[in-house]
Amino acid sequence: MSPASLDKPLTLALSKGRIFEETMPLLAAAGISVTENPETSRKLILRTSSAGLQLIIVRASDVPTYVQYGAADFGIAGADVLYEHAAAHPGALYQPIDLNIARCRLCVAVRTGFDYEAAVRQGSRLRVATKYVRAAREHFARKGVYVDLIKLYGSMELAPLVGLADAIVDLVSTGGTLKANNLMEVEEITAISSRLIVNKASLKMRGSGLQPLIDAFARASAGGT
Ligand code: PRT
Ligand code: MG
Repeated sequence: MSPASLDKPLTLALSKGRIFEETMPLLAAAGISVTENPETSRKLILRTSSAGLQLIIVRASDVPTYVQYGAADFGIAGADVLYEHAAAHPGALYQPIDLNIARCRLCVAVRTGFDYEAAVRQGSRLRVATKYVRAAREHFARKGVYVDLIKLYGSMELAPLVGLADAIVDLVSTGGTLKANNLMEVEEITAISSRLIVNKASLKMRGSGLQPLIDAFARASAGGT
């Protein structure tokens, strides 16, 4: 038995759904497969084909927390989640690679028919519901628009429909959800993709195990072999 196999496995934190699914090809490029499916299994710790790597399945917005505190050595999280996390914990995470997965855009959207441009021109104070408070605050500050931000944890699309807010700041990929709820995109704030994040102490202490995986992810996400 090699000394490395006596170590506890490296732990990669992922959220289920699109990030898990889009990470599987990156792991495959590193020669690693995962047999259990988090959608059907209730397990939160998943073994992989490598004794040196296990996965933990957590909420998307919790991935940076697990990695920051070293409960996971590394993880994958959207730029949206990382930006909000960094508001309270600047520089806490090493973020070596944009993996270019789970791509979408952060947008301002309003009810169809609401004249957003006129409201902005007239200097109206807007009520904006969002999960992305930091990104929203900074966006409207740059535009010089006064906003009252209302923090929500999900289903932002509902807020303008029931009079909770004039606008929302939310992620959009196909636009289908906005359309189904009679909303329209009026501004793109930024493009979003997911990044690899690494615990700084793990990189120092377990670099020999981590670096080959980081390199394989970098090659795979750059479209290489
Ligand atoms: O669902 P949960 O509350 O647990 O957390 P989460 O929504 O943060 O997790 P998840 O798995 O849905 O998203 C993980 C990451 O995927 C996000 O942090 C983003 O970086 C990225 N991503 C990519 C998206 C989308 N595309 C996306 N379309 N995250 C969310 N959406 C949602 C969006 O909020 C909206 O409700 O999908 C809806 C819009 O989709 P379209 O295709 O109808 O436009
Ligand atoms: Mg979601």
